[in-house]
Amino acid sequence: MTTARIVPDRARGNWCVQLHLFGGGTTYRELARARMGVVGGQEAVYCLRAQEYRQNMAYASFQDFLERLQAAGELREIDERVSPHLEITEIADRVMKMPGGGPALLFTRPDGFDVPVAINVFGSRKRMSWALGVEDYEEIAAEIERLLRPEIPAGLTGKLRMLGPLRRLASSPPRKVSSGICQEVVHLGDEADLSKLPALHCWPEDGGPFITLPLVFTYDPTTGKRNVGMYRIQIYDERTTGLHWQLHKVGAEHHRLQEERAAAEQRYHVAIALGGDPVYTFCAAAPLPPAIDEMLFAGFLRRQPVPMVRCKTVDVDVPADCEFVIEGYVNPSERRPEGPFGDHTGFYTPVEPYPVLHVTAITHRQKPVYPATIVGRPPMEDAWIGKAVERIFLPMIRLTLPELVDMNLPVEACFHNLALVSIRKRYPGHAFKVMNALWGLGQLMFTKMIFVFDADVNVQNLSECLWILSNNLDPERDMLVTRGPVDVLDHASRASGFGSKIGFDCTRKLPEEGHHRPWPEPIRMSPQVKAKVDALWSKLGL
Ligand SMILES: Cc1cc2nc3c(=O)[nH]c(=O)nc-3n(C[C@H](O)[C@H](O)[C@H](O)COP(=O)(O)O)c2cc1C
Ligand SMILES: [Mn+2]
Repeated sequence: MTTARIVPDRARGNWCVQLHLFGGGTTYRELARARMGVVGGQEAVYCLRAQEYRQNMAYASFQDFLERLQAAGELREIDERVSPHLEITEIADRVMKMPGGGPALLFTRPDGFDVPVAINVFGSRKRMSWALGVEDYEEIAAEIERLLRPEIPAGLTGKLRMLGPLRRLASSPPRKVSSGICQEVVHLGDEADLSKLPALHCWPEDGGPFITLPLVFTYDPTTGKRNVGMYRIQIYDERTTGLHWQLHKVGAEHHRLQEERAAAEQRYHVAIALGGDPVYTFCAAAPLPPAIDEMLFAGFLRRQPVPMVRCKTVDVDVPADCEFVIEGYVNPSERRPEGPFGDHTGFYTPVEPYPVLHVTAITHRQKPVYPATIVGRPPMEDAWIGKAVERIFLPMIRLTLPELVDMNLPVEACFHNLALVSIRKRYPGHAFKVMNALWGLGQLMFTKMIFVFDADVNVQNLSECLWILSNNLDPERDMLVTRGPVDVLDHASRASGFGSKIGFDCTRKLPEEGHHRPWPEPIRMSPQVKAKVDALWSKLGL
């Protein structure tokens, strides 16, 4: 049982019941309405069973999420006229660098546009978790861990308990719908005008305005399999954009397959969606294996199928609950200079040729909000998306690397530049085995530096890591230098996308690893003395 507040539901001109559960306010509008009908008055008490809480958590739209943030005091509305040309960046950058990530921002009057701009909605641990429908994203990691390691059930209750996660998986595939709020307003052909979007010109040397939180929908032409990736979109003019899917990303592979297929100038279709349940944005950025459909994973996370609607002018399905959809086609052979762009490394990425999208339609909901972010010198909003990825993907990495205890990709090192991992070391060369495995695992191949620690080192504690690595390393013996693909954004590598990586074995060494001296124990006080001093402590006046 939990108390509820009745608040106006502005989006729908109705009333909704806002339930305050343990530790956070959540809007369960549909559920409350179904149970109570439309209610008046100031207070209501609503009885919510735990199961209903778990099953009714999906956001109806991006604005639904904004309302939740606002109700919880997590969203600041800024009514001052502020320009999307650099000024929003300067404000958002200062806010994102506040301790804990600062509040989410809604610029209600971006200068020159009549669409509000939301930014930093994912920019704290709490909001990133709420975006995924949980109080803390570690809950999802724990659930995936359980799902991936199903124990053989004992007895009927054990079997029934197993059904929970399986039912959740079964309800995950996206569902086709015939209409959606993302198509409330349709602009076709010449009516479609990208310059109406309050896309941010983020940094002074940027090549123009960019869409910074796009969900880019493509299909594999050989299998028909969908991919959704977050690849920045440069706006060239009213109806043309860049498509910045980098060399190693699935969007780029789909493009290459189209190139191979289409000897002639055979166009293929792409759609870019903005908004929707914030889970989609997370899934587009997440390094899912290409075989896993982002919309399936989104359905799993939100515990409800993603409603997909067919675009108006292209053969692409998009989530029906999005704020904006940009539809268009790509000529496989066409390239155009893209950039420069102030990137998440904290440096500008140079101008390089990328494929081009020709817009055939822009659709949006009535009274849309434009979702944005900025990237730049860390920490930024994407730090929280990255941390959620790190936590949620750890159980999946453990499937192939069960010795992996923990992993920390520090925000300051832009994630893929540096990894601190701890392992249960069992045999000579074990740390090197783990490095090589990580360099071969999906987007972890980009990791420039890997430090491997023993299981008892807390890799989340950077000062502990420095203490151990500086003491445990004999650099010549303990390092492994290798070569391979590196992130396209890396400006230090000898070539774009190709360079070297280094791993350091910071574990205790074994004789077979060339260490024939005794390994010292770290200094620890005896438990008896600790207990005695604990009892004395209050008398010492310290
Ligand atoms: C804010 C933000 C911007 C990003 N911009 C790009 C980009 O412009 N190009 C790119 O290739 N990846 C970009 N990424 C990273 C990809 O979204 C990420 O690698 C994702 O896993 C790619 O999906 P895919 O495996 O389906 O290709 C960005 C990520 C975030 C969070
Ligand atoms: Mn993908």
